[in-house]
Amino acid sequence: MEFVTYQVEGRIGIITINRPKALNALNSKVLEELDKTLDGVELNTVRALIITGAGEKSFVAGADISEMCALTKAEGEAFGKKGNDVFRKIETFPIPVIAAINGYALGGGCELSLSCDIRICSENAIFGQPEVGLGITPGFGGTQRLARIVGIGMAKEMIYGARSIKAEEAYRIGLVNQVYPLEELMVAAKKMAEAIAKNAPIAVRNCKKAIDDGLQVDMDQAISIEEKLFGNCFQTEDQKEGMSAFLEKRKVETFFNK
Ligand code: DAK
Repeated sequence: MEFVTYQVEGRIGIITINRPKALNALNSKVLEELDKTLDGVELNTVRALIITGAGEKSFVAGADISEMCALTKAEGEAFGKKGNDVFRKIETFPIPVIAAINGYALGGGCELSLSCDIRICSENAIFGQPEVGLGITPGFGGTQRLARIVGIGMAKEMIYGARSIKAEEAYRIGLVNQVYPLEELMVAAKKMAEAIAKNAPIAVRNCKKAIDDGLQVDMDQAISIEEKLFGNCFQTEDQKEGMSAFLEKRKVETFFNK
């Protein structure tokens, strides 16, 4: 791969968008490689993913403006679909995905982070949806996901005004869960991923599905989704091991993922 690297550390997979000369901007090739990388994640062993950007300045500075500027309407739609398909794949990925945002997260970069389950960032991170200043709308889900995460008023203020915000404001409005000095960001991301990875993987996956699917429907349906996924855990060995360990006053050595 030219622009995306993937490494596995124990039970954690780390995807790095690696195009630092263009501040990791997303061109078609980056999107294709990201898609292929996700398809290659070994879900039997990897239990949490981290997505970050190469270098110390930028997570992802947006979709690639030089590639987009000459697109026709049809090509623009195709480019948008390519990005949306990958971001939806991340959003619905069976295991939790943490965005470790190490600098600029603008336009498509902010949207990439929004498709992840959890966002943490470095002190130099800057978030924004500057698209209206370029004559376009956010095209990779920004108009939809930002409002769901930070609320309608703040999303509209950021999007209509193309207003970028710094890490501390992102923290205040709930866009990120934590802010760290840059050098501590990946350590913290791995610690968070490890805390997830040590738990029963099927239960964690079911939680992700219950939260995400439940948010799309009314409360009666949402509770019913939760009931089914809760019930599903009782056919796993991990439920038997987790509860036996508690009753036998011992720690679970390892969950089996079955
Ligand atoms: N695209 C392409 N190249 C980029 C880029 C981007 N988004 N961001 C930065 N670069 C490149 C710069 O052109 C420069 O390249 P060289 O000139 O060295 O060849 C290099 O990265 C370093 O950037 P700067 O020299 O500008 O660095 P500075 O530190 O001075 O400034 C900056 C950093 C992040 C403030 C600045 O680079 C910047 O404003 N970048 C653009 C940020 C931006 O506007 N991002 C949003 C892009 S629009 C849709 C689908 C998708 C989308 C929309 C619609 N549909 C299908 C409907 C998504 C849209 C976007 O994401």
